[in-house]
Amino acid sequence: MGCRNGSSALSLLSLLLLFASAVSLANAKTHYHDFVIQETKVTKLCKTQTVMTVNGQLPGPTLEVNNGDSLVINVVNRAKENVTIHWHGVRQITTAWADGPEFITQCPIRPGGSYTYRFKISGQEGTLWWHAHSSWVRATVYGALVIRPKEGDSYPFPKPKRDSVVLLGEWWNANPLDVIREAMRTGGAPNISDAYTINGQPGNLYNCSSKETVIVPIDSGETNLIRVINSGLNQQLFFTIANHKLTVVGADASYVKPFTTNVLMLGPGQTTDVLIKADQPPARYYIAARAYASAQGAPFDNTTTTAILEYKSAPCPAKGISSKPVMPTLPAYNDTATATAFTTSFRSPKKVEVPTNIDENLFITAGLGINPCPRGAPASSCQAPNRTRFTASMNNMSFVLPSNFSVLQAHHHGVPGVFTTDFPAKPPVAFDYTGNVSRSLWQPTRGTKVYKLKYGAKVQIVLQGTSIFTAENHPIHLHGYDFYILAEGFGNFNPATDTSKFNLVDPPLRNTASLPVNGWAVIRFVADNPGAWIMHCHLDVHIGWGLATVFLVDNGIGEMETLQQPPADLPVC
Ligand SMILES: *[C@@H]1O[C@H](CO)[C@@H](O)[C@H](O)[C@H]1NC(C)=O
Ligand SMILES: *[C@@H]1O[C@H](CO)[C@@H](O)[C@H](O)[C@H]1NC(C)=O
Ligand SMILES: *[C@@H]1O[C@H](CO)[C@@H](O)[C@H](O)[C@H]1NC(C)=O
Ligand SMILES: *[C@@H]1O[C@H](CO)[C@@H](O)[C@H](O)[C@H]1NC(C)=O
Ligand SMILES: *[C@@H]1O[C@H](CO)[C@@H](O)[C@H](O)[C@H]1NC(C)=O
Ligand SMILES: *[C@@H]1O[C@H](CO)[C@@H](O)[C@H](O)[C@H]1NC(C)=O
Ligand SMILES: *[C@@H]1O[C@H](CO)[C@@H](O)[C@H](O)[C@H]1NC(C)=O
Ligand SMILES: *[C@@H]1O[C@H](CO)[C@@H](O)[C@H](O)[C@H]1NC(C)=O
Ligand SMILES: *[C@@H]1O[C@H](CO)[C@@H](O)[C@H](O)[C@H]1NC(C)=O
Ligand SMILES: [Cu+2]
Repeated sequence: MGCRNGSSALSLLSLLLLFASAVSLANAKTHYHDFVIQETKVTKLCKTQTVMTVNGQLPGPTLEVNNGDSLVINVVNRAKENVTIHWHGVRQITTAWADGPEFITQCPIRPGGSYTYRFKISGQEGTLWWHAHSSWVRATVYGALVIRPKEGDSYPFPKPKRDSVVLLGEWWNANPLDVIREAMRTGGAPNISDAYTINGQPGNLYNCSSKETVIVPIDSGETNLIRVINSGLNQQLFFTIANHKLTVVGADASYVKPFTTNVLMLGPGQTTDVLIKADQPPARYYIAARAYASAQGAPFDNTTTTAILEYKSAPCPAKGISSKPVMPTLPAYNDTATATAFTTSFRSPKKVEVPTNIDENLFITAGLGINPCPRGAPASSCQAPNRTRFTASMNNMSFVLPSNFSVLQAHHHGVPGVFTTDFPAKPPVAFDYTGNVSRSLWQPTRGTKVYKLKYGAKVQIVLQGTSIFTAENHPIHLHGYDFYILAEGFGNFNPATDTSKFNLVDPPLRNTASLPVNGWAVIRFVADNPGAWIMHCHLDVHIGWGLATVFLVDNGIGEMETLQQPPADLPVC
């Protein structure tokens, strides 16, 4: 390995590799894992916090499987807070009980409790990840899910020499649960993070962090695969590697038509697989990520996290001389043009079957709002601008999680009073969504409203951002499905002129769409997976304010189209 004085080397895969017992069943395997959720003391930026982790690791263990394998993960909660785990992007066909979002598909695993998630990976290859789906626990409870082709199958590109995971995270000099509780109490925006991280380490541009900078090894002439995941809580990130081109080959566990770029932009929830060729002089090059902050004037964490791409034959810096790795240029924080150029470069590898003859044509606005201070409430609980409280909504409905049953449990057992099925298919009032919105429209209604879909329905959703309070980019994630992104644009969606922009030939398949700031995006999918599936903004600050809704998809015909029975150990509230 290359130069090793100065920083302690962390070889990504050797650090994160999990020893799994794998039982062979024909070709497909079943992987068994134990995830013990525990309180762990973690020191970063010279400060020690007690945070929740899986097995004491931050990030948590990387799960490595082949397409077609099954996973059985026994989660034991030995921490002091509720937890659930979501397997982000996994289709969970007929296994919605294993999806994980609290109060949507299950009640939380309480302290002292446990739950075993059982599911299969089918037809997905590339990179996904897993994370807690309760409050802000996912700030420290997350890890990668690497899905390689079935044994005997190959990648649609030459087999990479090495394969590395780069998890981009966010770190607070505080317990993240205290940060969100404080915001819920005050009604204001939660504190911004103190650092971004790569595989848990902020990197040496931060004080007190140089020794732990992550090293990604490479050797001259190699072409390696890097699996980039934005597992941060609240920030879209630009990502780049000094002097090296990135060839994008996959995203959200679907292959894409390869394209080359200097910079990636990932919203929280999104993954991007890139090939990188070691065609530069042997040296050390920074891998760097920092914010794409699309909202004007809103505070954000403007720090930069780094790791080091290190050629094995890189010369060691002479003693006493600090040899700084080559630093890349990152786009300006507000460089929406670069973000857009990137998100609009995605295509499926070849012609795909895009759903047509749409059965359900939905138009869903997404954005922030503010509520007036409740009568009699202290000023300390109304710390959003002008003595208000922040909120957010889809189609003017601010989603409220149930508390006594999950949506799926209530649906399956026919328990009334937990949700209603009247989520509106279009905004209750049409207005200039991206203009100067009248104050009378800023305050959404609260409720637990879901939208019912018949099995097999062909669904189109026009997602429309609003400029209420402030316009910004929202990473919109749908559970249980991958969807095609047909088009995106700025301003108000106009069916008369924008329909002609739809890519009906080779649109990309994703589970999280970047809804442009002050703009729109159009997605399509076939509702062929029964269950209760939350669609939400993946900025956790916005989910907490209600930027979510749920699709309730009926069973179809026969076992393959029917939700399985709930597992016996499914937590109840
Ligand atoms: C949030 O930031 C403020 C101002 O820096 C600080 O006083 C407060 O303690 C922080 N809250 C938490 C939960 O860390
Ligand atoms: C890093 O440390 C220096 C010197 O103590 C200080 O001036 C600077 O503000 C610190 N930077 C950060 C980001 O904390
Ligand atoms: C980051 O934000 C802080 C606080 O707003 C500001 O003082 C600083 O200049 C900013 N740094 C960069 C690199 O933009
Ligand atoms: C981006 O920020 C710079 C300075 O921070 C400002 O001059 C510029 O107008 C901004 N651009 C956009 C598109 O908001
Ligand atoms: C707060 O009130 C001031 C003065 O009325 C107004 O100019 C400003 O736009 C208000 N801000 C918000 C976010 O409502
Ligand atoms: C569940 O909670 C809701 C809201 O608090 C309440 O209206 C409903 O009656 C409860 N249902 C049951 C079965 O306890
Ligand atoms: C937005 O509309 C309000 C009232 O309709 C008006 O007072 C305000 O000046 C407008 N703001 C801008 C930036 O046009
Ligand atoms: C949302 O609903 C509230 C309550 O009915 C109403 O005051 C507000 O104008 C509505 N806003 C929009 C954007 O429909
Ligand atoms: C944990 O979950 C239970 C429902 O299973 C709920 O009653 C309780 O309030 C939750 N605790 C916290 C701290 O959110
Ligand atoms: Cu959002």
